[in-house]
Amino acid sequence: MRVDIVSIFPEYFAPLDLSLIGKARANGTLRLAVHDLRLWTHDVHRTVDDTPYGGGPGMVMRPEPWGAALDSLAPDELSPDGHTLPRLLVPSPVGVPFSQALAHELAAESHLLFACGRYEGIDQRVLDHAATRMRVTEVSLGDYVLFGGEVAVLVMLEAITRLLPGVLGNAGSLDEESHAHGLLEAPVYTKPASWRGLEVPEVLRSGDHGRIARWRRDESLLRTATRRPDMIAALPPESLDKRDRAT
Ligand code: 6GU
Repeated sequence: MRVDIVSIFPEYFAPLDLSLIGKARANGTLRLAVHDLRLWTHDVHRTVDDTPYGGGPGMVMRPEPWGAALDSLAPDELSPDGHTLPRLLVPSPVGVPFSQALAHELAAESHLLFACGRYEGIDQRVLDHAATRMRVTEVSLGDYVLFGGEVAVLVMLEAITRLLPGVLGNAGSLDEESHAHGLLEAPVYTKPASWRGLEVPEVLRSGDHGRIARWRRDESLLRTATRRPDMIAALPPESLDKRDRAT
């Protein structure tokens, strides 16, 4: 997968050299490039913002540098390798909620382009113009406000990269994790069996795989019902079986 990121703070993305994302970059699974928006400014002050029309607090990102950046990174002309236009993602508190389902959808794309806004946001015409020639999605991490899109891109890129083929050693861990089936995962334990007077639940040491699966399912349902009743309400009724209803 190819990923381009445009930001006025490219230094935010230094951690993308580390750990499993760094490894995915090193082995070519993830072809990532970070671009400084100010490359596409032409005045001596390399201005990227201005005061909002209509008044109000803060500054708005001017459209010209963004227009030039998107023209450069998403050219209309087909390249010799027959590339398609990237999917443009704009982190913003007014976006659609990011989710594991959206992470899966984005992991199936061949080229993502993240446009990180700062201040009060990017001039709306940048998104409207981009939408005339490529798919544009404003995405929010949740109901709170960040200074800008940079940290949100780190979060989204981590969720997406770990879904790319070959990135996780054990693909089974994708199938069993929280949110894979609309439920939170059960608690996990490792050695020692007894620690500071606290015991690992007996069932997990029983070797009885049927009982273990039943216990994990019960704990998963209990956790989800307590912490995320919204997720229980959203479950398709057929995903609960008779033995679930009994608990
Ligand atoms: Cl994706 N961006 C910004 N700037 N603020 C946010 C957000 C994103 N998600 C929640 N708050």
